[in-house]
Amino acid sequence: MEELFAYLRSLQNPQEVETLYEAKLVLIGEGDVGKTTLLKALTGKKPQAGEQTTHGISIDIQALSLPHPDKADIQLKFNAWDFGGQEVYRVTHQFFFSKRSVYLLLWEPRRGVQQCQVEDWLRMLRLRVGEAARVIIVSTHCKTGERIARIDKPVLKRDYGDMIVDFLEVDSLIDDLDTGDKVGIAALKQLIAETAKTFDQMGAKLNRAWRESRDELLALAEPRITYANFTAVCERHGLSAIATRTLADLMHDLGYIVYYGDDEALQDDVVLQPEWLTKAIGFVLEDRTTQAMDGILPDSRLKEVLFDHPFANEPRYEPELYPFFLRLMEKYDVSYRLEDGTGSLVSQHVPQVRPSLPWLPEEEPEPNRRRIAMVCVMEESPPGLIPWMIVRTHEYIYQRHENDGKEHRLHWQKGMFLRNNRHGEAMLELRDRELHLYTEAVWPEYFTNVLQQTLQTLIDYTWPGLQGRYYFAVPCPTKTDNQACMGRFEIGALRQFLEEGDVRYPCQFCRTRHNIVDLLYGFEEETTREQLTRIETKVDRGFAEIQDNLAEWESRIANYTMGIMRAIANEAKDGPRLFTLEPIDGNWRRLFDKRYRLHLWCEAENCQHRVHQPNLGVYEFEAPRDWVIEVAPYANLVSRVLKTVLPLAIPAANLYFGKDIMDDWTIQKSLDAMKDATGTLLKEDFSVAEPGRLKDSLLTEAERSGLLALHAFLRKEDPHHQRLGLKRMPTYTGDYLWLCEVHYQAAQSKIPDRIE
Ligand SMILES: Nc1nc2c(ncn2[C@@H]2O[C@H](COP(=O)(O)OP(=O)(O)OP(=O)(O)O)[C@@H](O)[C@H]2O)c(=O)[nH]1
Ligand SMILES: [Zn+2]
Ligand SMILES: [Zn+2]
Ligand SMILES: [Zn+2]
Repeated sequence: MEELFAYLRSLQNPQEVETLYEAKLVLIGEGDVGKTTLLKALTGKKPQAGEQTTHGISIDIQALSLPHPDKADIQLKFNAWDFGGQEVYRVTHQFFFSKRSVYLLLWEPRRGVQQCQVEDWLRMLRLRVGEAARVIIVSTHCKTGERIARIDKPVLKRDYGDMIVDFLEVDSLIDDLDTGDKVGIAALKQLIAETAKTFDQMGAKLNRAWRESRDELLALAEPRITYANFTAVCERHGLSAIATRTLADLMHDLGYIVYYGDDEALQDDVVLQPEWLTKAIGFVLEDRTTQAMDGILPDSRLKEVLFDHPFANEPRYEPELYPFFLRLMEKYDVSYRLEDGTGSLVSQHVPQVRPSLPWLPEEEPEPNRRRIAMVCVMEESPPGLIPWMIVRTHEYIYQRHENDGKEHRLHWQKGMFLRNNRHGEAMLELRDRELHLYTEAVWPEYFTNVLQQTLQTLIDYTWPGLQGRYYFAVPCPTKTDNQACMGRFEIGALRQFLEEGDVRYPCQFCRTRHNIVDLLYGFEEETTREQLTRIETKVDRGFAEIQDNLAEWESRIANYTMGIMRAIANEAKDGPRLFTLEPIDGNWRRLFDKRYRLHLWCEAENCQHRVHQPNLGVYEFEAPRDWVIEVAPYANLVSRVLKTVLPLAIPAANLYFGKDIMDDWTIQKSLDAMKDATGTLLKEDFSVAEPGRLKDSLLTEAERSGLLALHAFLRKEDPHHQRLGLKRMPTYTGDYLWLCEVHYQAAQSKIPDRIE
């Protein structure tokens, strides 16, 4: 809807309008099937025998122009993306699939449908783009060589329905005297035009401001700019924020730029020269030495890979771009930075064979630890799931010194072994269409949650086509001859059966009737409210009790903090969540209009602390009584949260900064005062009285207005967030943290400013 308004506003001046007839044309298929040659035949560029293999993606802006099938004098224009078909590209290429595109999926009859992986490509498209993708399946070489394979059209049609536009045959090297094109090309052109004319962007109106913004952006020399700079250009041409975003999305879909505005990690970058990015990634993926080194790519080798590469007629990239390129590789899940900051690890090239691991799921856990087993069951397993998961969990990667004197990282083509400093260990492994996840800890629920959310975020954002086609399950615990049973129980279903009064649930494989409560051990659904109350009670009884079982309580506290922070984020995303509030005269009792001090907190996990850089994160202001009353319910919740995290966070923060930035006693005192004072202002009691209404992701209405009032205040006081002293950092669990400068820098990957 907003997009529509933006669009209508842009049309105020009809005589300045240009009508858009453009789309992206994407050529996919295995290596050597004839994509580059076909594109040449389509664009009249003299196809030849012995075409060189394509590195990365070749992008040809306005490569093809075809007459509109129904409208005289109108040409449809296509930006062509020719994907290199080598196996190493399988994972990264899907990243560059987009909507509003005509896909040409090529295969070669001499090699066969199977060998050309036609179905795999269709599946990949459906996973990434969804059923709306439009594919023309083209077989090449139809006049040369012997045909050995036919394609089962009815079956493909049945399984992929409207995605498949039609099947065609071409020979890109043989002239067709009737049409003057190569054989089959004229028919293909017609089909491309027929397909593209139905796209919703066709005939869209662009006013001059949009057009000029687009042209100015495309003329820039930089391969990439920040979204802020992109916006600045559009603003100069009079585009609103919404219009700017619509333009960015449109340019992405039409194949001019790469921009992922919905992705927290990517939304700041606009890649203006996608070919630059895809080719550079291509050189890295094709590099033999990196493959031989199990994916390790030291910065000192970048010049060899990106500049002195062996490919003739391909661009060579200068070192000044490397730091930025490394950052993008990480954001696009191709690689992660090594801890010492001297290189990257390209996760596609980790070893084939599983290394020996500290423990295996088949073995019993250590006596003082518990293990949770969970399986993510998918209708199909998306290509790249494991390499991308390796990048996203790399902060937990387990490294081990081995006899050969080398550091070994415990990841392999099918899985990874992880260690989370204080919250246990985990083993993830892909077995067919199931991703198995085992965590082991004193209290493994937290690490399980972190990994499950990371996985879910990865799947939901990367493969929308998998929506509703995967679920999380408990594996059947029965073992026969040390073989685990294949039974799976969907967690959501078990919860429902339990709620409906069932006690046991039978496994269809081993036919054992399992106790549902036992199966759900580790997956109990305790709302963050219930967790908060439980922890409050514990903390109130004194820190000693927590100390007795520190490992468990650390994980419990981390778990509920993650839950409550997410619940808050669901209500309002554009401001920090933690703060303390106090009257400047220290007296909460007489609540008249008076001056208050608001102090923001850094949200670093297990190390929350007050912003302590001078002049940042503190606001002193006069506030009317009503404002305090409005904020009170949220402030009360925050004071309760802070009180429970502080016993662990204060020592951690003081240790982290190497000095006492917070005094336990003073802070506790001011928090108590804040909690009591705001508590008396509450109109409704929201302890755990109404569990139904206070379900997980939901704040009470009053808390929500309090949060919004807080953010409104910060926006008014500090519109450009200059005095916050906090920066927002997205997390792989799909949330984000507002971090102080020190924590923020520590969380960034170590990439040098210059690489020679
Ligand atoms: N006879 C004949 N040869 C073709 C046809 N299409 C491609 N070729 C030849 O097949 C070889 C591979 O063609 P390319 O166009 O490079 O294949 P590609 O799919 O782009 O390969 P990658 O870039 O490696 O993925 C070249 O030598 C072409 O000349 C065709 O329709 N008929
Ligand atoms: Zn090619
Ligand atoms: Zn069973
Ligand atoms: Zn911090």
